[in-house]
Amino acid sequence: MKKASYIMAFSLAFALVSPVACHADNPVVQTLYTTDPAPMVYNGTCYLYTGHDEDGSTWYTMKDWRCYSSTDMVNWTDNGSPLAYNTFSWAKGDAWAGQCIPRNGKFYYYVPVTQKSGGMAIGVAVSNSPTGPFVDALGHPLAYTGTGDIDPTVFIDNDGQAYLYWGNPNLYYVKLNQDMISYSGKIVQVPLTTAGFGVRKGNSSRPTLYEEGPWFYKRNGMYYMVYAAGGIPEYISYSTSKSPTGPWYYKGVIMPSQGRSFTNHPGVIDFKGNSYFFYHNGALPGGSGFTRSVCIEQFKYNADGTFPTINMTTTGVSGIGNLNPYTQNEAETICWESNVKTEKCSEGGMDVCNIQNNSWIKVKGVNFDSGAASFNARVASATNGGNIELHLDSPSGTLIGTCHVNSTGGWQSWVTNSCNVSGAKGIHDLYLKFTGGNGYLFNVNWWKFNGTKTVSTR
Ligand code: FUB
Repeated sequence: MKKASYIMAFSLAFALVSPVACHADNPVVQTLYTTDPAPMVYNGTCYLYTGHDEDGSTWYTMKDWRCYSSTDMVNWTDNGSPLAYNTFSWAKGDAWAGQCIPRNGKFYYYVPVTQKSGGMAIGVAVSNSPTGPFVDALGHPLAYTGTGDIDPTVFIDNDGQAYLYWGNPNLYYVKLNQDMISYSGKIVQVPLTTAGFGVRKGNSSRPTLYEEGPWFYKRNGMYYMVYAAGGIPEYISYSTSKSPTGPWYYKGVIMPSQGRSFTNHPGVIDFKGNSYFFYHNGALPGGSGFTRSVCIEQFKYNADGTFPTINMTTTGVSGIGNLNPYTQNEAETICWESNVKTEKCSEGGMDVCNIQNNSWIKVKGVNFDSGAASFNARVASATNGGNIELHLDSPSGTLIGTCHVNSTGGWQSWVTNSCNVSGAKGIHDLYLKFTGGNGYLFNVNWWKFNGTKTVSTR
């Protein structure tokens, strides 16, 4: 109860002093609140698994996890919800921070949930696809100590041994078996020494900085434990070791406390030659300690493998390469948007919905090459439809074409509409700006430009 009241007080204070976020590329997702980032690199794509704070949440009201993917780190495809707490028949709520890992063609997602019998425990779900759906692999918890079993992080070492670490206030680990859904030996409680995890001042019952949210990985022979540190507000610190099971040595702060969420939660990956640091804050409008959003910063390790200080930005990261407009692009592949939502699409995947007059989607770094001649969009409307205006570089930038959408008789009754395009050459940010009358106009499943004069229709 004491921690809860501190949390409420800091939530209010942060909400009062923080500025409203301006338009930039952080947070990564704007259609809903995302938390507790867990990036995973697989087959040339970065998958981003997140928690999900419900709109208007004033506590950790979290029912499901979400999955996004990107090949360029700036345009993220919404893959929907791959897993929810009620997938676990033994759980009654609290879809908190998890992590997914591939092994032998399957994907294992470790998550904490509150059990129907009480107390949080670690469950494991499995899928044949990184975007799910995931099913409960066991029908019961994988790990339970009775004390703060949250925030699992998983890593497979070069010798094939997998480790699962987790916990708040304790840090535990087990050695997972090859099947990834059972473990050998006992649950080990890591000694939280001040040499290993720093000195927390003024809290004799919790003498080190380790708080929660561990992120465990290995790079250039060094094992890293990156975690939320220091109580409220949290910051991100790290420790390193020469062995996967310690002893750990405290290395300092990576990201000082800032922003308007009193929790933070790290995820670190290397992808296509760059290093990325994932975290969450309260930077979206309405954002707070219970309505959080995932952000990303690019960084370079110091020569000795230590971290530089990383601060939160609204600019985010630079894109890797450019987006090809001449293949079918999901409408829910978004760099930034204004006033749209996503939902499950009857044709598979997700679509963009809740489109209103002057809503828009930005897609960053689109390479039109020598020129686009036409545009196709897969659309549906239960009302009177509207227009997709295609603008370059800003919502009011050069208009290269307008695609009309009529009623199709239903929000999931899909047709492909087309229009001619002119003036799109080279690399631009593309804005799909939606115009029309009052209320919801239409949904979009996907879009595609054509580089020839032929307008294709289906
Ligand atoms: O999102 C719920 C909890 O908040 C996570 O499990 C913690 O790491 C903190 O971010």
